[in-house]
Order: sequence, then structure tokens, then C-alpha cells
Amino acid sequence: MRGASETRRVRSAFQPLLIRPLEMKTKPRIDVLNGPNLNLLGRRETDIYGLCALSDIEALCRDKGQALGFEILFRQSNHEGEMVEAIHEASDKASGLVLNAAGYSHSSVAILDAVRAAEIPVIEVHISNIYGRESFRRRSMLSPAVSGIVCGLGAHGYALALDALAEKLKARS
Ligand code: CA2
Repeated sequence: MRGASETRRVRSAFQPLLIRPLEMKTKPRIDVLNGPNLNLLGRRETDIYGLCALSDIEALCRDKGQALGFEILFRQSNHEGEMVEAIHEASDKASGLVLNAAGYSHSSVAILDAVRAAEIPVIEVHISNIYGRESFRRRSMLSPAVSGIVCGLGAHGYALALDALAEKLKARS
């Protein structure tokens, strides 16, 4: 018969084996947030934004996320306040954010403030090359506050942004 203290010793010696497999299952969450009018992708202005629909970009992000071991939360909103709230949520619950704020990139102090307050790396993505377009698109309000920028590489830019986050998170751990 084992005494109570011996049973406790045996149990605590085996505890790490019981806990570790559960810890390994949790994937880091990466949020991918898309701004106004990106729901129209693939239907109009295909000469600028290409033929990919937003659902194709979502599938691309999910595939890339799976390969990198991320859980992907993919969102689109046409509303500035909703985007601010989604950035707050990402800062609380995710390990990184891929952000295409679309037209708000060039105008929104509120989204800039939310990105500044975020305690996670944020990669800004633009499908088109904003530096080769109208002068008002050549300046992003958000760029000074983000960790990195990908632009002009079409939908592939989202995959590159996820790669960049994977490298950043690896370097942190
Ligand atoms: O190149 C990008 O990803 C942009 O963020 C896209 C924004 C634009 O305002 C930025 O300057 C650059 C526009 C997204 C609107 O997408 C549409 C797609 C099809 C039809 C109309 C708009």
C-alpha cells in the first residue's frame, strides 16, 4: 500500500506528461482584417485589383495559415467603428494582425490610433501598388505605426504578410 505523500509524489512526477500534449494543441490566432469595398473584389476594377474575389483571398489565408500552424480569423467590414473594434479584439485575443484597411488607410485617424494601441505586430497589406496610383493613395496614415508593409503584389501579399508574422513570432519565442 502507498502512503498519501508517496501517491502525491508519483502524481506530480507524471503531471508534465499529462499537461504538455494539451498545451501543444493551441495554435496562435492571426486576424486578417479587410476594410471597405474589398467585398467587391473580383467583380469590378479587375484591371487594378485582379480577378481574385475576397473569398479566394480568405481560402489562400486559410491554406497559408494551416501550413504555418496559425488559426485564422478572416473579416471584412465597411464600417470604420467596426474596424476599430476588430483591431481592439485582435490586440486582446490574437498574436498578430494582417490589415488591409482599404480607403481608410489614407484617411482614418481612428484606425491609426487603434493600430498604435495594439500590442501585437500588425502587417499592412495593399493589393495594388499604392505608390503608383493617385497622389492621395501614396500616403498611408497607418504605415508609421505598423511592423511592415506589403503592397502591389496582389492577393499573394496576404500570404507574404502571414510569412512575416510567422518569422516575427518565432523571433519573439
Ligand atoms: O490596394 C489595396 O489593397 C487598397 O487598399 C484597396 C482600396 C484602396 O482604397 C486603397 O487605396 C488600396 C480599395 C478597395 C476597394 O476595392 C474595390 C474592388 C472592386 C471594385 C471597387 C473597389
